[in-house]
Amino acid sequence: MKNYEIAKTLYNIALYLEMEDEPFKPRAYEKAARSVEALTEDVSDIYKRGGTNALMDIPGVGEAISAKIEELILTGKLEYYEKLKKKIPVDIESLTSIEGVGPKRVKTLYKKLKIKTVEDLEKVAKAGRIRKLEGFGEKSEQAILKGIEFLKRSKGRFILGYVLPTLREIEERLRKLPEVMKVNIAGSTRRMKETIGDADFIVVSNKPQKVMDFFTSMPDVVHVYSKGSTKSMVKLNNGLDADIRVVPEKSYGAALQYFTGNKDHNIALRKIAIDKGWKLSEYGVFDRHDKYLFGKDEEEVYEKLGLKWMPPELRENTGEIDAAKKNKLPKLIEYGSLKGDLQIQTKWTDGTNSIKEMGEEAKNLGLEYIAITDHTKRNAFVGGLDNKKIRQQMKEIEKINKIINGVKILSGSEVDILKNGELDISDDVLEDLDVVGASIHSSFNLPKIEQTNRIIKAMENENVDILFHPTGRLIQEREPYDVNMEKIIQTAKDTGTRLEVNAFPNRLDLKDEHIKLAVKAGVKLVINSDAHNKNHLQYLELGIAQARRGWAEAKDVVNTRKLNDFLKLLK
Ligand code: DGT
Ligand code: CA
Ligand code: CA
Ligand code: ZN
Repeated sequence: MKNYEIAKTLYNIALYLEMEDEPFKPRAYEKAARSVEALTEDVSDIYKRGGTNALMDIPGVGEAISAKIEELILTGKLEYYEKLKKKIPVDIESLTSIEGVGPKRVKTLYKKLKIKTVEDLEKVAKAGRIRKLEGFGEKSEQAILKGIEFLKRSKGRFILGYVLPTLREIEERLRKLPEVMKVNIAGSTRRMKETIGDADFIVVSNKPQKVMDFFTSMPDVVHVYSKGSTKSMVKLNNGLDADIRVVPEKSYGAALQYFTGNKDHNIALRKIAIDKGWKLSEYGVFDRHDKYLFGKDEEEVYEKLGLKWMPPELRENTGEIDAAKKNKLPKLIEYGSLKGDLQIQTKWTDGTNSIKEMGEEAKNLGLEYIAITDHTKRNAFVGGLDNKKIRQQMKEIEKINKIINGVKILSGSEVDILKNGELDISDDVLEDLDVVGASIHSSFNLPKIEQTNRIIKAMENENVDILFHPTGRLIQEREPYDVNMEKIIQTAKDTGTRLEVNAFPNRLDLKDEHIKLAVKAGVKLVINSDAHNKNHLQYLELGIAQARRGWAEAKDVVNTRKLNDFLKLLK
């Protein structure tokens, strides 16, 4: 059993227990699930190595939970979990993924209206039966319907950050085949979109049949839709569909260009070719007598069409073709160019690792500095820090900085913006921190003007350096809050507050179009991982991708600066 399957079971148990009003157990299961998710080693390997004793070395895993994990590993099932499911046989995972529906509401909905699935819920909500339930009302009924709509719209797409490691693994496997000369991921994955519909692999090989055999019989393939001589389509065990195409070497550049897309970008390119009297397809560029002209490499395809080659992240037909014609493409911020990470949670609140562990991992990844930004007291459910605890943590950080080399740990906070725009930590404490990020974790549904003014008020506090996850959206889970982004950007400009590009796979907040606006306005950005364990620091790459899709350059992103230059920027 894979780590993520074990973690998922533990998460679901937490939901069921919460439904049962259990006071402490849900948090314990959640914590264990988070730890399992954060592991780099397979839980079954840990178990093989040292049995339940080794399992108990996983943070948050005690005797009871280790026995459950053991049962899962040995039998693939868990009696305890099956019993919970029997007691309340509902699709708890899907139901709680609807905004505004938590475990307690799932229980009420099941007990009063026999609701087991999202479909059941939609039916009764449309029939106006939810509003009559105690504790619901018309407003929640509307919110539930909106949440269901949102869920439906995002179905079938996958969050890039969660599937990218698997796709890269497949790419590497293909690369190692002796029959494969070239391989690349194309499509939305190559463009580093937030979510992808399916994966597209392009391969050059002189033995295409061998490649087809290999691809369709990989261990992660659960279904083969089609298997041809140069093209196949499969479903992977993570639910994602994947295409592969083998093309001749002389078509590789054209094929890579074509299958990278996006479609609108391709159409615009094809027009340029037609104007030159040529034909552009996935096989190459041809003259009017269908004679092959070129197509072996992608750069050549662009250049012969009179365009500078451009990074895939720009290819959305949103101005990049014009810019390429005029040689005015942005010099996008490079992968690996960040020197610091300014949003990191630790064990002090809802993170899994210690301050020191986060510092060491950051150093391993080549970062020069990180800021520890644990949550604050309004977020009591994660043990948010109050004034006193923040001061304690500052002292602790000072100590750690004395014993750790090669990375500087800055003191910081993810201070909560209250409903009225005030912060839940006092100014004298904020003043003494190195880095202060402010963000919203409540009252997501305020009217636009109120929400905008609330955020503006927080940005006007001169201790606030960064607005964290500016719109609060969670991809496939929660809509952004209703804010006037032009005003937020203007305020960022006026107050010198930086806007975060949060790199967490299901946040990616700001999104590309807002990054573009911010960059244009001359507002500075910060790319942060929002890490809750040390593996999450890797997500910085996704934040860079997001910034690149928003046409951001290194100069627009303050944490591309070296420590000393960065410190000079801070008030
Ligand atoms: P996805 O899979 O929905 O996340 O997005 P893509 O961009 O990966 O789209 P996909 O997999 O349907 O197709 C891969 C690329 O192939 C797409 O980005 C552009 C190209 N392509 C697909 N269909 C067409 C088409 O009808 N016309 C043109 N010009 N290009 C197309
Ligand atoms: Ca695709
Ligand atoms: Ca495709
Ligand atoms: Zn957190």
